[in-house]
Amino acid sequence: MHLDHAHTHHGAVSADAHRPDGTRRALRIGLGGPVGSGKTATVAALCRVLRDTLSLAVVTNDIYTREDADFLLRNAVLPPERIQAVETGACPHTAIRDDISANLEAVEELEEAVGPLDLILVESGGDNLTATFSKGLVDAQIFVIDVAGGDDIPRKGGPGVTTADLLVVNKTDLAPHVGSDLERMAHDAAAQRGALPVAFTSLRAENGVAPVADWVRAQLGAWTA
Ligand SMILES: Nc1nc2c(ncn2[C@@H]2O[C@H](COP(=O)(O)OP(=O)(O)OP(=O)(O)O)[C@@H](O)[C@H]2O)c(=O)[nH]1
Ligand SMILES: [Mg+2]
Repeated sequence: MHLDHAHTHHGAVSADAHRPDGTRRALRIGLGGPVGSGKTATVAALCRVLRDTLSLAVVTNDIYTREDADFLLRNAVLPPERIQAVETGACPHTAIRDDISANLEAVEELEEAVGPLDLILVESGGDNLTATFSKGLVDAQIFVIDVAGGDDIPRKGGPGVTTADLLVVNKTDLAPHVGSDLERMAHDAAAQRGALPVAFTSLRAENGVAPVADWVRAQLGAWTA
């Protein structure tokens, strides 16, 4: 059963686009996907290209540690007060889908502390192909897979691959080394997703995050319109 606590949790912000004081809240974008696909690397790269023009913050979810938040801090992608870590315990998907209260608290605290914010990125703990975000937590979601996980992943489908607002196929630089067929991945992804967009990225390349950054800017344009 999927429970969206956004409207019932005490003190939580709702999916409403405005804060209690009437100002527009930040657009919230979730990043999910299998372990090691490049979620944190994507968040870091997005922060670097967007931070000069937008007011940004990040929430990370880790199972038992603050590993991802510490990576972002070490790499100074944002000032420390703009990065919040949530420790989820054993089931990463629970904290982004079923009991989202800790994440809602984190985004609310960030807006209080460093707001007004344009954008909050929420990184899920690495999970499997079924992990998706509650619509009470994020306004749009990115699902990050990578070519090294096997080029049959788009064909296998699952809610992340089929329904995410943006599917990112990362680590294209590794495709020749692991024998992944990018054209096949693109074809299978299109078959699963219809008109929903897919971005192929290599974060090893200069400005490799550009297609994702462009998509985020377009989402923000629609949000503030
Ligand atoms: N070759 C290559 N390596 C990448 C790319 N993107 C990320 N990596 C590497 O892949 C590893 C995992 O990346 P992360 O960003 O930590 O992955 P994640 O999805 O956040 O992992 P979890 O949070 O543990 O689920 C790191 O060593 C990254 O440097 C890429 O485009 N190409
Ligand atoms: Mg990570």
